[in-house]
Amino acid sequence: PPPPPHFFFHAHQAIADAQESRGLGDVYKRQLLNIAMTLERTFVAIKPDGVQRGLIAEILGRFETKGFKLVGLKQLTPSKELAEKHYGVHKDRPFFSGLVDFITSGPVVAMVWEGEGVIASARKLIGATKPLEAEPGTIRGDLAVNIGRNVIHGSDGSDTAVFEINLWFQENELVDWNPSDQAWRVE
Ligand code: D4T
Repeated sequence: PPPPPHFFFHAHQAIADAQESRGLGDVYKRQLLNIAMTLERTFVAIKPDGVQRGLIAEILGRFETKGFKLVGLKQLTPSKELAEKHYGVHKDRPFFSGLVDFITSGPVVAMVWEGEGVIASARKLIGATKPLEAEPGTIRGDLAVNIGRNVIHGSDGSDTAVFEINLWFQENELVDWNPSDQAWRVE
């Protein structure tokens, strides 16, 4: 049977479903697990400072060379409404209005990346929120100095990833495809 729709958005739930499923052969169960794990997706955005500083290729390249799969990519200047929804959890913080002004100030490159463990891995590639605390080798550690100009955003968990992907992308903007060298990336 085809995987249920939530499979594509709730990888952790899908993994649990596959593990608990009864009456399925081990091989099929293993396949379901593999699909569920590799279907994890996260939302990543290069903020206006990264775009203005000409860092798009550098930042995209970090995810591409790591081995993740790009399934969504567009450039847009976010509306105030979009920015306020995206940063809704921070609406009572003192930096909220400055943050919204900044993120709506120019083009943002919005992306969806897919792969096993991509949500946590993207956060590691990105580095700590405060760039001076981010390790060298991370995007913020290498490319930024200030928390208000930290060049990139990445979803911080699976629920946030689902929320942000749905907020920034229509379903028909996400592309399902199979890299021809996938067997050299994932066992
Ligand atoms: P984002 O969401 O941009 O990926 O950043 P983080 O997930 O790493 O960090 P966050 O949610 O705590 O902060 C969101 C955003 O607000 C800016 N910010 C944050 C700021 O300008 N001043 C502050 O004091 C804080 C805490 C930076 C990132």
